[in-house]
Amino acid sequence: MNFSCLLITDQKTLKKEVTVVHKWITVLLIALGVCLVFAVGGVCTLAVLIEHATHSNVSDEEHNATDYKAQFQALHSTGCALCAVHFIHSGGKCYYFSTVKMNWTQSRDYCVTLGAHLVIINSKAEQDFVTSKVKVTHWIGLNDLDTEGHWVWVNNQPVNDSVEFWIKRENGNREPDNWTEGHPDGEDCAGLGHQGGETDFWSDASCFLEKRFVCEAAAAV
Ligand SMILES: [Ca+2]
Ligand SMILES: [Ca+2]
Repeated sequence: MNFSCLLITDQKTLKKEVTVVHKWITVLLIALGVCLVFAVGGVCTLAVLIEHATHSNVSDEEHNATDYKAQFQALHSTGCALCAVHFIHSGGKCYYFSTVKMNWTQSRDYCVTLGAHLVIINSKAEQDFVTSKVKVTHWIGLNDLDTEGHWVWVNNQPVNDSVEFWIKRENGNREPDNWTEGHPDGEDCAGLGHQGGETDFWSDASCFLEKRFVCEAAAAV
């Protein structure tokens, strides 16, 4: 074998090796391409799932909001008045009948925390409704704390003499009597009835007594 023959043989070997390397690069590129396709596919699938999940949540929320809005509009269309939870609707007003007992001042303040006030009774119908709901004495929003004998509601309006429901007994005794034997300050706060009963009518009592109470608020219409 001469020198030129050796050169040809080396070139052939080199060419063969280059071809093999090219094949491996091609295989590697194909493999990478396949991986890339799967990776992109995976990301796309994930994106679609996330988008679907997000869209579903938004749809549910929108659906619920639409439902509530429809129900609200339905209530409005029927002219129904709306009261807060635990309030009872009557005559365009909302009433809350407490289950706990407080003194008169605490009761007044508690009603305010509910966005209401101690009940102000303006009519026989309102008196009848409120008394129909109670079986024991309850505070109402009436007092003569500032001036003895001058009874005012919690909105500072005096009692309308034609719309008052003080207890009047057959023996001539009547409320308010500012009885001082229970408390030396007398009786400056009014309730439906008293500890002894008679819940259909008003009676004055010591503001320090603890009673259930009635709150009133305007209905949302
Ligand atoms: Ca009094
Ligand atoms: Ca009394």
